[in-house]
Amino acid sequence: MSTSSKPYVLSEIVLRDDAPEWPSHSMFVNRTKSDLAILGIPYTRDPLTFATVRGALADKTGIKDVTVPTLEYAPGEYVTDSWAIAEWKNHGTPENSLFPAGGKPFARFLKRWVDDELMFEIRELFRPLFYRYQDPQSAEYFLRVKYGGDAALLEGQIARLGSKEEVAKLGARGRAKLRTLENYLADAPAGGPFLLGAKPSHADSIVFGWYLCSQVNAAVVNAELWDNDELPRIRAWVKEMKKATGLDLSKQWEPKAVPK
Ligand SMILES: N[C@@H](CCC(=O)N[C@@H](CS)C(=O)NCC(=O)O)C(=O)O
Repeated sequence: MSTSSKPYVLSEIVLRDDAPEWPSHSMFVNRTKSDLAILGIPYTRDPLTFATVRGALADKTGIKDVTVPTLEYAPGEYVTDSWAIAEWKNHGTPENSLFPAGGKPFARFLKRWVDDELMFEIRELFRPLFYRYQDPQSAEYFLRVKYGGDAALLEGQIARLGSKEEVAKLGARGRAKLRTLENYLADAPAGGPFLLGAKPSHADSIVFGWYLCSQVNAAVVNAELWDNDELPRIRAWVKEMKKATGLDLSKQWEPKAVPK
């Protein structure tokens, strides 16, 4: 728990500068939110957009290549990067370890697998929608940086999400990759229900961050990936993580919420 009297401030990225109340769509921010929830640590939000991460946050923290999540844990003191934040908290609260004994190498391996492999197989089911919901400046940045300025590629991916057949293909591809995790869960330490046993840890947050950001297309990703009969252990794990963290973004990005 924080020793300072001020609560932690979590800098996070949101889709629209005119809707700061929207939750963060960043898988990395959501990883840290999951960790903070697991540890029971309260915080206040500092909602930013791509432009203000590079501007105001870089200026404030003095970290030129700063990204979100960034946590201000005491006035003017910052820790950035979801893994670094998890390690840092681990030092601060040994009794609430986010890395249970022997679990860190697994978490490190899992992070590589999730961020370098799993994400490529699932993100097309939801990531294109970030573009649709963003304010114009964020959308311009997203297209330029994340899609190399290839508007046709991005529009093609958005259009693909409008086709039942194409969504079914994307879903099958995502489930094929998630099967690795499904099989792992069958042999999770101490019988689970979490990835490293009876208690949630940073390993769970690594995957859960992706689950949370995918909820921008909740009806589709839940039917295809997270709540699908082919992956019953993953379905049960998602339920346990929602219970353990209180985080559920499935209703936050309904199309009707897009400001005019
Ligand atoms: N390895 C970092 C990655 C963080 C990251 O890439 N965050 C993105 C948002 S999803 C960001 O801050 N982007 C700002 C930018 O690209 O300028 C972590 O785990 O925290």
